[in-house]
Amino acid sequence: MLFPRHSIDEIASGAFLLAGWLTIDEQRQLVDRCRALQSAEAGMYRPTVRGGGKMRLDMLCLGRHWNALTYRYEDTRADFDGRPAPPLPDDWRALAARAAAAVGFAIDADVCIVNYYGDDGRLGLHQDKDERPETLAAGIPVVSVSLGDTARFQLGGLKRRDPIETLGLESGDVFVFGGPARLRYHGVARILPGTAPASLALSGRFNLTFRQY
Ligand code: MD6
Ligand code: FE
Repeated sequence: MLFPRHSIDEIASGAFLLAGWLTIDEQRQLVDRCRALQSAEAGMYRPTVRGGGKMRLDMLCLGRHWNALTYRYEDTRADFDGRPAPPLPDDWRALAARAAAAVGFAIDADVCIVNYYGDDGRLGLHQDKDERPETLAAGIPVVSVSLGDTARFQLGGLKRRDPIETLGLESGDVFVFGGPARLRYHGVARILPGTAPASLALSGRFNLTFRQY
């Protein structure tokens, strides 16, 4: 078995990049699970946001559904097909807790938002602030797992107009976003097609963000 040479970098206070944190075997297993979820009965969909535009990614929420029209969490997919959100697997919850613990945070994740980005996928600058006020006040992190093609990830400040730093999130990287960083603006400027590890045989990028509602 190959051990990844991971490194941990605190990009900003409370924002940690765990580069190369997942082995290629772990990545492959996660990608296989994502592919299965993609084509399951309550599978991925392209969310419509307020104003009627479509997001530039496919989404699937596990554990609890995030409604792209209301920006609220709910049990069923009211903005799409009314189906219940599929459950969050226990081993995924454990993975999020392990990554958070590696940088001194604790998370009891009950939601995972799975995003799939194709070659022209992107995600505008936003804050993740729809979880419970207690979760946000405590700075309980979001744990983000990147699989497949590299993303140009933008990390801003607490105000939309604050300066933005860009970093590459590669397959197997984990980004933990908590404490004073929890409400920083961030987004995905673009995907770099063809940069996924060959053995994943994946075109595009999956991103898993674990949250404690
Ligand atoms: C993405 N990630 O990497 C989108 N949110 O595709 C996020 O929006 C995100 O990476 C909160 C914390 C970490 C993240
Ligand atoms: Fe986010």
